[in-house]
Amino acid sequence: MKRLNDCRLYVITGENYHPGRTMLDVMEQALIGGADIVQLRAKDTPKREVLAQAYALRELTQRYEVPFIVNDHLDIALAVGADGVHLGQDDLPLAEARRILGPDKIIGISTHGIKQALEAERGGADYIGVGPVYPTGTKPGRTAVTTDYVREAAERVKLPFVAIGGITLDNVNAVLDAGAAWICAVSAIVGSEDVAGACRSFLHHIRLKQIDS
Ligand code: TZP
Ligand code: MG
Repeated sequence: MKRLNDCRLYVITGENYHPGRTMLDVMEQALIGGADIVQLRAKDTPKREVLAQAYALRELTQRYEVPFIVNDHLDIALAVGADGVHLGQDDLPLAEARRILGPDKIIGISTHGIKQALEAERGGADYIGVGPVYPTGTKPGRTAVTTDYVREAAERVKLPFVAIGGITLDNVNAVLDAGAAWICAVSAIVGSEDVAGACRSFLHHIRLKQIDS
């Protein structure tokens, strides 16, 4: 199931949920709001707990028929039957991940510049992440790549790419204007009081841009 060209709103699990809400409730609200691809990213969680979360999200995303991606953990992705993995520049190399996962699983690669993007494309990634577009507390200490890199990716990368990092309803239009067809947000969605509403608002901006272009 590699339907990445149709994806518009990628929602990643976060750590800053509103008090009293579970990860699963929040992600279900995101799916109700129209998230069309979901990633489990749990950097500070013990692996067995990540596994349990992955089983739960696998079941949830299957019900909503959206792709489910696991950050970092190939073994967990395989164990729960996820659709793919997302890897950073310091994770397992793409070629090794592909060898382990086979041709049908989705592999996404984080990139911070055009050289990394073209390398991921040549290496057989299915999509790339472009970011962080803006500074973000979700991934502190990273230099923002700005919309300049989004523009360059839109011009030079043939793979589907998703813009990520510090994207909010206030700046999403600038990211879309730079050529992103696909937006990822963590805090602006999972940290919102109205998660489904935040997703609908992002999708509204994305659709308006599509009609425009
Ligand atoms: N990779 C690049 S920026 C980022 C990741 C996982 C975090 C995005 O989170 P937010 O809260 O949407 O800025
Ligand atoms: Mg990683």
